[in-house]
Amino acid sequence: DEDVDLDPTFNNTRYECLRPTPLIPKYNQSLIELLEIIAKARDLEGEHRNALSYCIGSKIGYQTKLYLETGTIEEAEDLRNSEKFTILETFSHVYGVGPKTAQLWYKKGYRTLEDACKDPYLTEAQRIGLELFEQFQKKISRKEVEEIIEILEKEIKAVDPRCILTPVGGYRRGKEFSGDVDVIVTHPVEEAVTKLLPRIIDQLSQKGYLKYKMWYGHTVQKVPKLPKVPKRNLMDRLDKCFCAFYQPSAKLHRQVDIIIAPRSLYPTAIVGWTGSRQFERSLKHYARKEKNLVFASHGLFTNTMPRRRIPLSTEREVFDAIGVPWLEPEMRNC
Ligand code: TTP
Ligand code: MN
Ligand code: MN
Ligand code: MN
Repeated sequence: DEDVDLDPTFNNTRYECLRPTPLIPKYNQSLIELLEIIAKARDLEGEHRNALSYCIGSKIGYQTKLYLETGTIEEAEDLRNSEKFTILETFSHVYGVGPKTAQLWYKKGYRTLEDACKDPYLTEAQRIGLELFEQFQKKISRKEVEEIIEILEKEIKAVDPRCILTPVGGYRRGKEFSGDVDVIVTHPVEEAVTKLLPRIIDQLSQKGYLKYKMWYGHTVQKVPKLPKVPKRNLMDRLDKCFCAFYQPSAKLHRQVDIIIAPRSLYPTAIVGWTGSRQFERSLKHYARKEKNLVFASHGLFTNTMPRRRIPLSTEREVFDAIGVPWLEPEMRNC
């Protein structure tokens, strides 16, 4: 029988964090493109679960069959040619805009980014996102990510020479081109990061690198408490600044996410910000459902009373504590 001798987690397709997912899929790239259009449309329509299931679920079989028989998928082709879909997709590419705002703008009658610029209810992030739309659309090569990290190293070490920078996000997963630069800053002395972020921001601003702050958060409490575990929101309790960073060599503003982690939270911060988003989602699910643990970038917590944060000192220890086999960052491209 099936249940005899089988590790319950073995080959369990419910948890993508249990198996390696390399960056380049071996499957038909144009088929994947068409499926992604359908998934994107589902997401823009607010059918989030459906969007995910398109990439991993059973419907893929039917769509694949259609593709193999006809060389295309009509639903995707229709979407590609649909004016509404194209507009919603453009809106959702604006920094600070998700499916909800994209839909709202469409309902208000906006059809272009110029229309949206006149909206009286823009958030600060959306205003910057619209202003720098063209620049933010430009992808960042690995070489350019490295150049930006080098500038950040120099300036952040001018603030405190013992700071340690770790590039995370898609770059760490091996992506050839990134949408932004994500970097974790830590320090060997636990308390040294307490007032670090404002000093880093000052330094980068004075040197002309930091032009806009889309989001800037400074956590008050020293020891993070148990996270509220928001539904879809990935926000954690680490100090961070999402900013527009001017890269002189490219003459472009780049999205740069700077996240500050005290030494004790560095391992979970690294895991939480390396991604992919789908990997994070899966890891959180696994921790909660299978181990009764709550994983966040600011710590791994027991879910039973009394709640406590599990002490961890390396990235591998995070995997061990959750009970997920180690995966290199390049294998977390779910
Ligand atoms: P992103 O920078 O949004 O995505 P990415 O680096 O994988 O791809 P690209 O930038 O090239 O588009 O997110 C990186 C990781 O950070 C991702 O695993 C999710 C995590 N994250 C949070 O935990 N909280 C947040 O608020 C955000 C924006 C991201
Ligand atoms: Mn968006
Ligand atoms: Mn990124
Ligand atoms: Mn980012």
